[in-house]
Amino acid sequence: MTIHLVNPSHLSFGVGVITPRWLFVLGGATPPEYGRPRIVDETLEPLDFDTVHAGDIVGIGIHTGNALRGYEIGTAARARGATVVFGGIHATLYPDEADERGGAHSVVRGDGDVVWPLVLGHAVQGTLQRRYEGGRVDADQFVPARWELLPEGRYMWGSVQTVRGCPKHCSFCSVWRTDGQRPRQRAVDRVVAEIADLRRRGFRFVALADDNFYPVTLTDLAMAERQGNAARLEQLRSLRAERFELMARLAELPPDMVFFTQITMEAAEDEAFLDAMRRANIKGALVGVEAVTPEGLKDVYKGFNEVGEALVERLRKFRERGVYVLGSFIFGLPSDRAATFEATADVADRAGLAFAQFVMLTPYPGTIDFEAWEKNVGTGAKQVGGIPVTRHWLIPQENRPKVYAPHPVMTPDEIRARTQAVWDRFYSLRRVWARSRCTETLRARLAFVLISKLYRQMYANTGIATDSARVTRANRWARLIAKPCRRLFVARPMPELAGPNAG
Ligand code: B12
Ligand code: SF4
Repeated sequence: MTIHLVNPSHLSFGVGVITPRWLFVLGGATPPEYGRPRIVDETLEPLDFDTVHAGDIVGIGIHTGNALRGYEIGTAARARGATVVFGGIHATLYPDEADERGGAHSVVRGDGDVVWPLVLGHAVQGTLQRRYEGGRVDADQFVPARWELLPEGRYMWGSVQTVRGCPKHCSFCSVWRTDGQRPRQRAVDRVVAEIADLRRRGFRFVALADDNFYPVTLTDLAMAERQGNAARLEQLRSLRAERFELMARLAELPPDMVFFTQITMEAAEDEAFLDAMRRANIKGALVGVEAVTPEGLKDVYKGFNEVGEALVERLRKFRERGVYVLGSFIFGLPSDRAATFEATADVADRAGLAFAQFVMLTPYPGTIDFEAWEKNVGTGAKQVGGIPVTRHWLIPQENRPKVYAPHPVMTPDEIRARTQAVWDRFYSLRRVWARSRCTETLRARLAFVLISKLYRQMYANTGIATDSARVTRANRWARLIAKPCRRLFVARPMPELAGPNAG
């Protein structure tokens, strides 16, 4: 009996940018008596169905974007006599869908870390239940990823989670609702052990796959102090102290390591924090800028962000302290007008960003925006092949419309065309070359250009493609440059590296 863990994708590039962490965490949660789980990441190669046999167990993890491919795999695996279990954020939100469309024998909702061995035990004994509630496990129960299951030479970056959950409540994001608003921070030793394990294997770039690396702001501390809430103050201080401890330990790892994380721009208020990030080699961070106007921020419940010159200054602050920013912007907010695109492109230029992404407001399930949109569209939703667009992820990829929240004055095509123009402007060769000055050597500058182009091309598939010819072209490009790009990231393995062992 083989346990297969499958990460579905309708596109395969041969090489992956970031290791899909859930595969290796569930691999780690698989008890040794079941043998070595077989990891299949379809962003590398499609699953070969002939490898799935009757009596096998197939675990499939889905997010909204890859749910349909996941259902195809589940149905085919079930037809071959395997036991099919679904998990991941989309299965957590729509467990019945996995039964109806994906041939699920069982669905795990929430975290798989603790419940997965139980599911396997039941599957083997023939007592499998239709549903398991994995819940939100405490940080000390997060299972470390089992990196020895990694296929050789396929990924550019490792991924290690240091904290799950985010105290904010942005309207377009499901994280605070699924992962919760209480930050669950992993013990420093465990995080460092996993990173050391990855470095021993030749990974020097690691994405800290966190929802928000700055879960405690100075404002939170001041508020708790003002309220005289001693218990809360103590809790916040200890979370903050642990962050500094983690960064101090990261700083002791080999100096060629580079980390990247996701963080709110509030971190710019805290120079000590930014300096600690720099010392820890956290050289890059995705910052959700979202909107450059106060109205836009109000639209997404993100009033804690700055606008105008204060925004430019905040973003520049990261750069001044040595942290490069990937700025993330959203277009299509109700308050957006034609002039917003130009204004955003200007901010992106002036704020000293290294990279940027410009996404169109998409109502993702599990978010406030999705609920409002679904309610608004009601039963009159447009259908494609009999499927309402409120279930757009079930429409086959080739016919799947891009769904965006309706806008009061602009058509989706107008928003799309203007968004595209901002991408083209930000990633014009002239601008990329100018930005590449942030690196020190010619080789690094060339690498910067290559990565900018790769990023741009990969994004054309997921977020902004306007026509299928462009998607096909972008795919071919991404496949072509992914391999040489990988070589820029990996390093000589360091089996001799001391430090805590993962486990
Ligand atoms: C790191 C990250 C990324 C990274 C790395 C992705 C990668 N290769 O791993 C990058 C930046 C590349 C990325 C990109 C995108 N991401 Co992202 N990402 C995350 C983030 C912050 C953490 C994911 C992670 O590694 N978690 C750690 C692992 C261990 O947790 P996990 O995946 O949830 O798995 C656990 C359980 O779900 C469960 N489980 C999962 N699978 C299975 C399977 C079985 C069988 C079982 C039993 C259990 C189980 O057990 C696991 C252990 O507890 C999440 C937010 C979040 N908190 O999940 C968003 C998140 C997953 N991303 C999201 C989105 C929207 C995207 C993008 C579409 C963004 C965009 N506009 O392009 C792209 C899509 C990329 C793609 N095509 O896959 C959304 C998904 C929403 C949805 N409804 O699908 C999330 C939830 C964030 C959000 N704002 O809402 N992402
Ligand atoms: S700050 Fe980021 S992770 Fe937190 S709720 Fe907002 S978008 Fe989601």
